[in-house]
Amino acid sequence: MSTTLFSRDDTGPETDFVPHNSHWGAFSARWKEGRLEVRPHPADPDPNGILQNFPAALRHRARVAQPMIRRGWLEQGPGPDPRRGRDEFVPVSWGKALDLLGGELARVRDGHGPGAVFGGSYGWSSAGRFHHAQSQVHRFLNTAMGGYVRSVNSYSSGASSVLVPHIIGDYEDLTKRNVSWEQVAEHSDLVLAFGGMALKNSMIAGGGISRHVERGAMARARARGCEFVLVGPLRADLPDEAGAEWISSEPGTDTALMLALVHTLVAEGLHDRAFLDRYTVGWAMFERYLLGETDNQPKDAAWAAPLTGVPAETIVDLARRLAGKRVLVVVSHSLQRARFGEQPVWMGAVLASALGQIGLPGGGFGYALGAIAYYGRRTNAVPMPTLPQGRNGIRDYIPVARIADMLLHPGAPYRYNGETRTYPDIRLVYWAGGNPFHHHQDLDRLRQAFARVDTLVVHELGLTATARHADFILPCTMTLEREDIGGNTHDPLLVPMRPVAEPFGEARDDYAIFADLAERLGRREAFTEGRTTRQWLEHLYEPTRAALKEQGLPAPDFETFWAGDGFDLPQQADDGGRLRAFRADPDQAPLVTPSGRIEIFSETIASFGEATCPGHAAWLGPANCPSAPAPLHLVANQPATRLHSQLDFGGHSMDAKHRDREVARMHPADAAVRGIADGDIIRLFNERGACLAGVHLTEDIRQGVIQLPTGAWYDPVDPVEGKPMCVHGNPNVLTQDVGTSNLAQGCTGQLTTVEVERFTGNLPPIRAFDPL
Ligand SMILES: Nc1nc2c(c(=O)[nH]1)N[C@H]1C(S)=C(S)[C@@H](COP(=O)(O)OP(=O)(O)OC[C@H]3O[C@@H](n4cnc5c(=O)[nH]c(N)nc54)[C@H](O)[C@@H]3O)O[C@H]1N2
Ligand SMILES: Nc1nc2c(c(=O)[nH]1)N[C@H]1C(S)=C(S)[C@@H](COP(=O)(O)OP(=O)(O)OC[C@H]3O[C@@H](n4cnc5c(=O)[nH]c(N)nc54)[C@H](O)[C@@H]3O)O[C@H]1N2
Ligand SMILES: [Mo]
Repeated sequence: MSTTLFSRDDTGPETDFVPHNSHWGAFSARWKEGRLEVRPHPADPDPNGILQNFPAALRHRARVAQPMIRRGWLEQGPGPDPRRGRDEFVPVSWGKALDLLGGELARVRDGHGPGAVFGGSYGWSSAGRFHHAQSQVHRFLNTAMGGYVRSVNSYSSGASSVLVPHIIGDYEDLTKRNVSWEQVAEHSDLVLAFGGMALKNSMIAGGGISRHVERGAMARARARGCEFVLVGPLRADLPDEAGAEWISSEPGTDTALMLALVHTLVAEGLHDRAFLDRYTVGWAMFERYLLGETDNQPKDAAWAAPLTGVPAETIVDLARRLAGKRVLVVVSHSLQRARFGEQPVWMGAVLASALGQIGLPGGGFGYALGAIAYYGRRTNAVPMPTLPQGRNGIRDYIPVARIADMLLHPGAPYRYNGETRTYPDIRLVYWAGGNPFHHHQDLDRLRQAFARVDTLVVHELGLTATARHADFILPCTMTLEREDIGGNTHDPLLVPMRPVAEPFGEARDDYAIFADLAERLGRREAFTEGRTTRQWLEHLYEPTRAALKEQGLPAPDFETFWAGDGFDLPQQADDGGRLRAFRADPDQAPLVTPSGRIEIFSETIASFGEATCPGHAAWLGPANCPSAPAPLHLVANQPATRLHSQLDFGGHSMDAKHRDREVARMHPADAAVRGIADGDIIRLFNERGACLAGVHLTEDIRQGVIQLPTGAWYDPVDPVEGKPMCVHGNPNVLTQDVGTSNLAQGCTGQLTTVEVERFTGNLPPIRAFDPL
């Protein structure tokens, strides 16, 4: 897989391949005959097509060429402004932009204090241990502003990362040192995957990835006789290599299905009582609920069938097949990115416990296995280069997905993890390395929220909707235009990322921008510690080199490392982590939960008194409940052709669009009743908004469900009345901005309800990639 797509203006000389890294794979690139050529890492058995977004992206018109300030801000100064996102921009010099921004930062810091700055800056940014934009912005705000209000948790795992410490303990251990792909290939008899383990997802790892092993591991497992069972609305959530049986189920009902599986096990005496007694607490309490002793409703297969859309016989049969086998229960991140998202995660742990499988090689609870390529892998045995972020003088934070609530309701109370907290009063929002108009829900509400602040600053390489809503757009380099060190803690490759192109227009590295801003705040030295970029790379490399040397391994000095193609770091044993040790001896190696055991009932969570997350896993109703006037489930999942919104204008992403729009998938029967044909343009709508998309009809999706991936750049047209319509296909105009529960307040963007119709109007052009 080696393509040449992009023509440079100059037909400069052919260059050698230089090594580089990205969240979607390690690669090397060179210029040849005026074109950028991208080649995957030679050790990668299954390279990611997303690499082919690079060539056309490098010099695309959607790049930002020079600093810009919103006209309203420039003329009237800071303050709330509903024109944000609809106003003109004025190109300015770097000197003017930084002088004005430096003054504004000083005004907010000195007048309101750093607690009026929101610097959460959530987002995936680019690979590279030094230029990681979120680390840079946090370091800048800490050293030059005295701190900032941060965000906690992620859009990925908002519910699970808060729940898991209460019920299983260490979240990192559960996801990253538990059941590996090696164990699946060698030991699992049956993998029951709720939400699947789609290869498109596991081809991504934050920081970079040199070997995509998931396809091969599933093929090896299957060849050995392992069965894969997929529960969910989309057949494509497991690859052909898994040879999976597909149990098509209603989205948002997995908790009911898992309850019924456990009910069947208990009713037929197939559950592992010895395991439950020794390793868990609270089973008796949960069992009363399961059997209907607390509410007169046994959670049996007959009860679950109409809720889940899975026939009772299928549920009973599946439960019987699970008993006595080496079973791995996988729950994808997506299940908890929905209302009551804590419940399927908790219930997955209960199911794996009832089967007595937790802590066995290839068995137990593989939460999020397959969602990202750093799960199910070995951990590196030396520290990775990491930029220190400094000390944050502000203790306040919000759960990350509550941003619009925070901006719209300063001073309002909200519940989170057993506390009643208060939203801070934010004046200035600083974003580098994320795209809220990609990641957040109910984008019209987000627009209203951003209209409330005094100043919104965005560093971007592309003219995303977030940049278009900013007051300051500061153009930054993209990864191919700067030097860095590539790697992540669960991939062996450490690679020098050498630049292949000059910065686009006047783009500058985030680091250089922050250094000059820190200067204007009298804090340059504190931010830079007097180091150039290259000196930082050497400095950050040193702990890794020293650890290698200490272990008696080859430990190349920085110059040697920098001149080479990268090398493999040592990795830890695939030892099953804490759960394996806990199984071996629960008294000597207790879990880090209040009881030291798996908590099937949590006294702590029960004491919070939240109806939206009681003391044991429970069916709280469907996460999503379609009814007129929005009778379809919308699954807004991760896109196959890019990472989130990144390089949506790249070749691989653009090739998959239909008439320039994102493509939705729906069942032919749902299309037929609406007079929709394959290849039409459709309008998806609900009470929050509307968007256009191309449509592909397929029987590989459950009837009653429509799927539209995230990541098409928000491209709103303002209507004469009503809500703006995104003409490009961004599903977050439709999703609801509500937390998973009062426990975790996680993102619920995966599911919502919509109606769909054939779009017959004049097709508006896509303007999302146009220059300002
Ligand atoms: N409806 C719905 N919404 C979802 C989800 C869902 O399932 N459904 N999933 C959610 C999940 S799991 C996640 S993680 C989020 C992802 O949300 P984000 O992480 O915000 O999405 P990205 O598109 O990766 O945004 C990264 C941005 O950083 C910019 N960038 C790249 N490199 C650099 C750099 O070096 N410097 C600077 N300054 N900028 C850079 C890119 O151009 C891009 O705009 O989305 C969430 N949103
Ligand atoms: N190509 C690509 N890969 C990615 C990303 C990307 O943007 N692009 N993003 C990465 C990131 S940041 C993250 S956090 C992970 C996210 O990992 P996930 O959240 O697991 O990924 P999704 O693709 O959003 O969802 C997986 C599948 O879950 C199914 N599903 C949705 N709702 C339900 C439900 O209620 N029940 C059941 N049983 N199934 C359901 C959908 O059919 C969907 O295809 O992906 C990572 N991988
Ligand atoms: Mo994520």
